[in-house]
Amino acid sequence: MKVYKTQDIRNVAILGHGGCGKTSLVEAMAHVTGVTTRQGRIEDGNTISDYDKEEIRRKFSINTSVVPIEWKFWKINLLDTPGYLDFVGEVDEALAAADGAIIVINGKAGVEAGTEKAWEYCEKYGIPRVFFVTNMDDEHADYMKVVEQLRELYGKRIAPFHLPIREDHKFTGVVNVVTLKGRRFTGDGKWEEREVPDDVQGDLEPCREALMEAVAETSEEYMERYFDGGEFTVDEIIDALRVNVNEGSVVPVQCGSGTLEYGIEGLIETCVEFLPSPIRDHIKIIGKDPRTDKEHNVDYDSRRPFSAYVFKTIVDPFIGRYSLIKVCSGELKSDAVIYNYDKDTEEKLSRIYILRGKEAIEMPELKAGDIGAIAKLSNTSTGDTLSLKADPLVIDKFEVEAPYTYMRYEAINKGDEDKVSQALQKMMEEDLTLRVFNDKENHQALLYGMGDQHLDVTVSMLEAKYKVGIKLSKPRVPYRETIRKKVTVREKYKKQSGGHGQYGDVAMEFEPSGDLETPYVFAERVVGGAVPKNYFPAVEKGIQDSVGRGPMAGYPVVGVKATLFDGSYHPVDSSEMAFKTAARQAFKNAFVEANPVILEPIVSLSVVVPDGYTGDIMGDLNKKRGRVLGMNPTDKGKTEIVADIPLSEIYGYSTNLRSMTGGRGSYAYSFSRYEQAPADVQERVIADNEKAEQ
Ligand SMILES: Nc1nc2c(ncn2[C@@H]2O[C@H](COP(=O)(O)OP(=O)(O)OP(=O)(O)O)[C@@H](O)[C@H]2O)c(=O)[nH]1
Ligand SMILES: [Mg+2]
Repeated sequence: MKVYKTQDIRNVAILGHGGCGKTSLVEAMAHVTGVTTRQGRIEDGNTISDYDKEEIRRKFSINTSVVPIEWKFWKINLLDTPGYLDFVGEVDEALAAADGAIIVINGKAGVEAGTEKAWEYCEKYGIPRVFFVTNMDDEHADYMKVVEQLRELYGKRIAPFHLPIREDHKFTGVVNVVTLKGRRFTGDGKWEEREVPDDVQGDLEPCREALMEAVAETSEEYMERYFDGGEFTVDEIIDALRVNVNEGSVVPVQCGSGTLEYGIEGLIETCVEFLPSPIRDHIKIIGKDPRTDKEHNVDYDSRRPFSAYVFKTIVDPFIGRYSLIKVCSGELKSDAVIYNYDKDTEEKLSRIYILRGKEAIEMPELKAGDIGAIAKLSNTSTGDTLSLKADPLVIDKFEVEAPYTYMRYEAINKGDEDKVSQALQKMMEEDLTLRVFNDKENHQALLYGMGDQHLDVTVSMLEAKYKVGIKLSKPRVPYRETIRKKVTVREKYKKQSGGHGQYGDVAMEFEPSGDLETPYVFAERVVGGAVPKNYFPAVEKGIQDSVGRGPMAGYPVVGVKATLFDGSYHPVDSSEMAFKTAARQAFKNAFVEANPVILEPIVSLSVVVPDGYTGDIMGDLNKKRGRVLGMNPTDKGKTEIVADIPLSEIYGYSTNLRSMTGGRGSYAYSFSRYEQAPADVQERVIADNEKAEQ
């Protein structure tokens, strides 16, 4: 592939609801521009983007894939993202490299939760966008209805650039609102010009009028001309609308079919004509020289020294390790020596690539703004900046949403633990929304992801790629045990069997320490050497050993103060061992007397949903023993509900929230404190533990 100049590159993320037709669209764009000789199909598992075995098996995208296509003078790097919410981390990665976006909508399903999410993402990152209504070959697809839905949500900015032509109820072509020309699709992505049919006129006029108004608003001269009844040339219209689209004040809507390759070239034209090259006026990309803390506008300036941003890492035992980069300034040559300031490593390259799906294509160089890949940078991770040692640069890392769905995991085969943890380590390098946590206190390893499907896919990938099996199970809630009352106990441990005996005798007080953060505090006020000083550590060790597993249900004990105040010893038989055992028994006996309780973790939860759902969410939180503390309106018609809720109650909340809001809600929580669990919960926890021990 030839080396493209910055101005001739478009980096376009393909966004939209799960299953709306993104990958099929990308496949069509690749086929129409000659990347492939045969169009791949999801059903046949042979698309360029969905090359991963799991994607083929499940028939949906899991990873963001880069598919560069060339058309006339331009190269478009398409970033095909997964639509399912569980893989949203991949969308963040794609948007870290994109300068524009195509939001795909299924013409039959209309605007869905994923469409709105995609829009919110573009707003968040300031990315100019176009809508593509696909699936128009379906007889139930309704383009104008989709346009209406979009207008209702986003107002006047929504501007159809194309209108569909139907003949005999079949979608056969489009009318271009900008050029006022018609196209008839003839198959294989081709088309021929045709006249504008009469039945489109009704929709065409208001759409054209709205576009002309938008054009007029771009300058005073145009405004005057518009009011004087003057016309604009096609070039004038395109130039004016380009500014609008880049600002986001005009969002084009077009239509077609991915599988039939209808409307594909029109979409490619729109990408190159209206979506920006990496050099965008209103978005600056700032890098910092870490030596001086001085900030620079790197802005894809080819005259500046080389810098690049790692937006994604692929770690795959079959494909290898690739760091996907976007060159932010200068240019990258295949023999460059690059420097990673974050990791303080310098590496001499021998090859650079561009990736197309899983295929790596070697390149001699990459210009600023282009997307490429470097193999085997073992010290470099997603979010790092690459630069030159003489001109180090650091660009802020992008953030991904934190995962809140978690399960306990275990290696299926004992002895595979190391293999599992190494494999997970590799998967976490690829996937920033996957995390593991070793919960030592509760003897469990936890796997965190964005939802159940994410965890399920992770299990399959471990098996397919790393040949290790893990089993997921419901995590143990980190309950704790404590006491509420002060008690005194005396415990004598005495054994006289043959030779050397055992003798340890302690009198101890146990009471709440008031500090639920610490397991125990130990004190002594022994008088007259009733227990010799050298046995105090053994007594404390006895307590320390006991707090790991509480007497009620085996959960860690917190908040106990243990005071040794009396006892006795035997000059020959006493030993550290004996005092330790006595202290352990004292602890156990005292605990059950001291009004023991089970504490449960409470988290502060924040749920953000469109206003219409707040009632349902609050009702559900009440059922889950949540205490709603506040409701804060956020911008754009959403409300944040803040509540305290027991951690045990929000197990599975991601699925719950999705079904209540159709995927329009989001949530986050953080640990707040421990509170005494209600009696029925305590009983259940104790019963569960007894069952588990049987
Ligand atoms: N009839 C028709 N079917 C389509 C069209 N586009 C996609 N499909 C079908 O819709 C299904 C989903 O298509 P994909 O391309 O995988 O959708 P996606 O948006 O990439 O899905 P995710 O990656 O999972 O979000 C597949 O069965 C496609 O064959 C279209 O234009 N017309
Ligand atoms: Mg897909």
